[in-house]
Amino acid sequence: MTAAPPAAPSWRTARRSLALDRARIVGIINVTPDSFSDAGAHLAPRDAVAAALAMREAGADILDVGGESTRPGAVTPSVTEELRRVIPVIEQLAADVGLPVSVDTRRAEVAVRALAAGAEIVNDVSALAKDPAMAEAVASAGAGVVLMHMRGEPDTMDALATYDDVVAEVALELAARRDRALEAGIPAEAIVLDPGLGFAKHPAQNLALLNRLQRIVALGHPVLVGPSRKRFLGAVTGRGVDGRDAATAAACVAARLRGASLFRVHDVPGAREALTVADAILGAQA
Ligand code: PMM
Repeated sequence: MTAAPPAAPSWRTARRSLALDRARIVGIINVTPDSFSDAGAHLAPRDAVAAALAMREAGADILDVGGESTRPGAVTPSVTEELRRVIPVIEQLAADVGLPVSVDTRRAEVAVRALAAGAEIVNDVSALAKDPAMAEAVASAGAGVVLMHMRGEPDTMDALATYDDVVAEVALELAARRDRALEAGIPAEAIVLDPGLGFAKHPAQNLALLNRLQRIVALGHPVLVGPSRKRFLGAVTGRGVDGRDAATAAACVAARLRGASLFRVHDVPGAREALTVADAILGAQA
């Protein structure tokens, strides 16, 4: 395997510079009634805080709070409903847990309110494309941003998974979104890129993106991957959504060896253990 080029050493958020000298784990706190794998698990702020404290204990580095499911067929909540779901949780996480908080949203209004409530990163699965006000919201707050690759909308994306060369095309499309972010005044050091596993990709295309992830890393930003419990892992292992944590950890390790820095997962203990081994291997000199 060719060695991946070195990733940027840190990620600038609204509140800190996060060193990326080792694999960083982003724990998923979905505050939605209909996410595909943990629907309704953390709806009340009190439950979300308990889950977040357990994730911190298990080695999470960032908490990602989302109030809109991007599963095909999911009902889009109103802005009011999305705010009602995420803001109280973000306030409590920022106050009680002490880890950087990211908000998983495509809406500028939700991002602005979340950043005011203590979030410091915006994780936008549309890579600033859905809401024309999002780039400015991120830039003016000095927030970190995750630009994830997808095509179309959750309801149309499966039909748009047509690529001649999935890795080259995802890299090209992500670079265009990155350029748009830079033009809007978001500094390069605040930008993390994500190939968008499972978004407008068939199982084999997700595997190809992981296998040739260096192409995305070569764009010059830290790379985040979100393989957690996704359908392509079920296609490989034959397991249902509740039995995919070992497969998730394996995908995280593969991505780490190809240069990814951040790993968005539901099962923090499993990913932490696997990535600790990956980092020990990457750091071994003897
Ligand atoms: N996947 C989901 C939601 N948000 N954000 C990023 N940056 N990357 C992802 O792969 C991603 C995401 C869908 O999974 P979930 O419903 O379990 O959160």
